[in-house]
Amino acid sequence: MNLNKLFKVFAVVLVLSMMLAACKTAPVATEAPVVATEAPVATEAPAATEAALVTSSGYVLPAAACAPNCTYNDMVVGFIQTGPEGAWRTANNASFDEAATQLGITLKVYDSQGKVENQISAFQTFIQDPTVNVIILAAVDTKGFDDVLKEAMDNGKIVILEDRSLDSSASLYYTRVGSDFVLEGQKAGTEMCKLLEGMDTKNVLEISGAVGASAGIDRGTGFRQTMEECGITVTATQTGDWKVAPSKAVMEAWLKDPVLKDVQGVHAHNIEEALGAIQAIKEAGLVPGVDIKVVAYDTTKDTFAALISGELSVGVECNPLLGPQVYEIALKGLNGDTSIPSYIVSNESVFTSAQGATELQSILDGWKY
Ligand code: GYE
Repeated sequence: MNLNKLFKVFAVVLVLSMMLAACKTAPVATEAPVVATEAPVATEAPAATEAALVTSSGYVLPAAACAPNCTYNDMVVGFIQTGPEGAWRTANNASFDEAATQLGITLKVYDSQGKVENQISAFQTFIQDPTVNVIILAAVDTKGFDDVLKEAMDNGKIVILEDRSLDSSASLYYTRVGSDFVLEGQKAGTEMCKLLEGMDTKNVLEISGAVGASAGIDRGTGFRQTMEECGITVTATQTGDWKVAPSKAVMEAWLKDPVLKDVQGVHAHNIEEALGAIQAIKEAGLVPGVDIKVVAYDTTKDTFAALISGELSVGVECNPLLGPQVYEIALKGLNGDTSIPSYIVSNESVFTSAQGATELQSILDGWKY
């Protein structure tokens, strides 16, 4: 074979071997699957492949370590309470304390002294507490909780609202257990319409709850809805801060006002406010229940005593004994139950002085708070 041909053969062999070599480094492709198998990102995937537990309101339920066999003994509750407000709140506290003891739940209670900022910092304390797996909130206000609710979810803490509602999206907490305050207000409005029926003038004053609390906001809304139906409007409203003394002062000022003293009805957002108004009415020489009809909420023992005496005309029930029900729902949450609705309403009724002392006394004799 002459040199020329030999050179051509050599060149062809060289090109073919270079092409062959290039194919061998293509293992870029084979390396790629290596990347794919390194997708051992895939090995961490199993955690990601567990379907996230999401409720109908879009709340992502944290996965509790004890699930799906959590018991009450596994439950450590951070309870953010409003702070002292009156007999209703005392009964609400007692319900959670007693039920926690009976069920074997570890309960850590934070008294917020009526301040939102304290409730926010309590959230952060419980979020950072590795033992806490459930946070329960009785909100002082309806606003300002979005960030801490998100933080609680991100840190594996189930949040349940007891009693009061928030403006926050229902996707930020497991559920709320509490009264339908709008419905309570509607009931009170209906009763006030009945009480003032046939009167020439129907001026109604309102002593409202602590500013910002959903209980007062919604009671006021419902009350005005049904009062509108009977042509009555609220002529003045001022907060009594859930308490006797400030409410008495508000009523005293109104009874000295040349216009507002012509009053036929008082709408008080809880029993302590009603008792303050009743004291002022009596000290002004008027007869509560006769000259001025008082309607209020929270059927505590004081409520029944005021109904029996006739000084209070209507008590709209608002159940504070929520502990057992809230804990039962919290346990379902720890065990991954996504079927819980975003709101669970407490069942309640209305009591009136018209029921008479005998019937009311028999109810009072068996009343728990
Ligand atoms: O009516 C009042 C308490 O949120 C339903 O708050 C509760 C209200 C209750 O201070 O007495």
